[in-house]
Amino acid sequence: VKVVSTSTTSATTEQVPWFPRKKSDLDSFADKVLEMGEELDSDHPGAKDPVYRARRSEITRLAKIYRHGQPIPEIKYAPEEISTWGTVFRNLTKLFPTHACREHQYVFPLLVQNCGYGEDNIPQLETVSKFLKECTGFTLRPVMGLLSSRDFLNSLAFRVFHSTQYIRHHSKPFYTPEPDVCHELLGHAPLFCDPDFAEFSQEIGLSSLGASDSDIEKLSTIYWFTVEFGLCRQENEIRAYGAGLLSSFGELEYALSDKPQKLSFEPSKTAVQKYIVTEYQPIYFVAESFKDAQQKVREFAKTLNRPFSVR
Ligand code: NLE
Ligand code: FE2
Repeated sequence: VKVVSTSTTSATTEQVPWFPRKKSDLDSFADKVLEMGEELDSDHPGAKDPVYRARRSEITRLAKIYRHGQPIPEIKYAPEEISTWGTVFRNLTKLFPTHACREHQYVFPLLVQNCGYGEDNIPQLETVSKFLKECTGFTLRPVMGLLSSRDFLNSLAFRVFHSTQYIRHHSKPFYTPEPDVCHELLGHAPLFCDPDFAEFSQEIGLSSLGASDSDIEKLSTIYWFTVEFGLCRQENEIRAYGAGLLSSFGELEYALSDKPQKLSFEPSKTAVQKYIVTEYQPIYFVAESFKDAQQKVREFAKTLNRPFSVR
């Protein structure tokens, strides 16, 4: 990352929060995870299942010691895990033709052909990461759970996407409030193959480097309502491009129904919208296109408080 000063006074740079300058700097995030990360929240469906918990810590332990440049460790998924994946896969692939945006629909068959996507197989992050790298330069990096918004967004500036490797609890395949391997691979990975979407995501990441805490909150709200829960207009229809929708067959169907409210994506308004993280969203924002959304985020980023810009 190249830092370009845009301030006429040099005084402010001392207050700039630390930020990564190169990919290997992301190693310092590896053991910093939030509540639902290392230890499960008490109302999580897996919280009272000791077998599930043990399996999860086995997988997250590997993410904790992962370092930049290493191949992502292969996970041998158990039959029950593959069956949960299968349920999610079957239900989602039924909905994609009518609910997913065109970019997701274009890429999905390529992931089936090249990366082992199928109802009987949970693809390995390493395989998908290599494929993404060829498409847009994005790579995946294993993570134990939720990172802070700052760390998570900062990594997008390097086209690095932190991905969990464990799977949701089998009792609730249609929706989980936290990321899991279904969410990363079925929701996020396909969109990161799209050049415009990759650029849009990196734009948010670049804006987050060295941003103030309140600007990070705005950017992560924008991220939430776009990359995670975004809708877009395509040929007079509304479709989903947000990964949180594309990985939850419960919420995907709900999001396109007439139950939730749908507003136009407008960064200055979207950035201050309150949201809940544990239930279906009551409000979604609709973008005109990824390019348009990127342009708008870029304009919005100029209004943030930062005495420099980055390239
Ligand atoms: N609700 C999503 C799902 O069930 O796949 C995960 C969202 C993660 C932010
Ligand atoms: Fe996500």
